[in-house]
Amino acid sequence: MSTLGLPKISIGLATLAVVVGAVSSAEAFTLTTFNDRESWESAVAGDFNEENFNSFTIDSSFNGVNLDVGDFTLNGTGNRQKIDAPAMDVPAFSVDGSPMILGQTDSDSSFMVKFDLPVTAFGADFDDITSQGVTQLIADSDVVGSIPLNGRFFGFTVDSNITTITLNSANGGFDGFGMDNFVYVSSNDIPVSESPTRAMQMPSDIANPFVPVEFSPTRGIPLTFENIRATPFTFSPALGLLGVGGIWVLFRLRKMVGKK
Ligand SMILES: [Ca+2]
Ligand SMILES: [Ca+2]
Ligand SMILES: [Ca+2]
Repeated sequence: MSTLGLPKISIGLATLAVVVGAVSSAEAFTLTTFNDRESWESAVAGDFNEENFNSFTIDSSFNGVNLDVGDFTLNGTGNRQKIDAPAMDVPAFSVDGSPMILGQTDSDSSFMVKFDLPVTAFGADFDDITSQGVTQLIADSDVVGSIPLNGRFFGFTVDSNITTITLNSANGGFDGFGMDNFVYVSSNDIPVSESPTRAMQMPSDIANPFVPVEFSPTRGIPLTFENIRATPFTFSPALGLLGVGGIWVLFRLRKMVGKK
């Protein structure tokens, strides 16, 4: 097990930055890799999801197409990149004889796992990994590491949110392999594609800060213009002070400009 500290730029304040000016922050996140499943399971306190692909009864390609597998979608390019159901196309790559990913990495071949919800930990079993080329695992845009030769399990935990896992070749060399028994920990965040922006929430906050904002994470846009108009206005002392402060600043600015 090894631990890496990696720099990451936070874009969480992007919307706010437009309002208050240039705000940016850089934060480090800690990523820990595991070469055995027991240690990984212990690190996530036994609280994780699994996907073993055993519901696939026929070979199903994700080469150049999205293949939805419950909590995530697979998409690959190059050669192979399929869920291989028995009879196994390459028996030597079989992880445990059950349906699995038959993957390949080389200069033209790679594939991606895109999660519906961000994850904070991921792992999988492999067979014949890194036997010729060097297959590496990438979390979002950060290289987690090369998967050890013939490693049975490879996984990581991270104190950050990861949405995509990519497997590609670190050296351009060819590597074909089996991959099965995904394990992952979903964060408690709302879905990435349906996350309402701060801007969408603000009109309601301003109109009536004393009424809790209600929105469903499963709905795309929680508020419409009609919602905002229908919200009764209540005077906010805090916003009133902000408003008075803003007018005072404008007044001072005008005076300063007028002096020049
Ligand atoms: Ca399987
Ligand atoms: Ca097959
Ligand atoms: Ca191989």
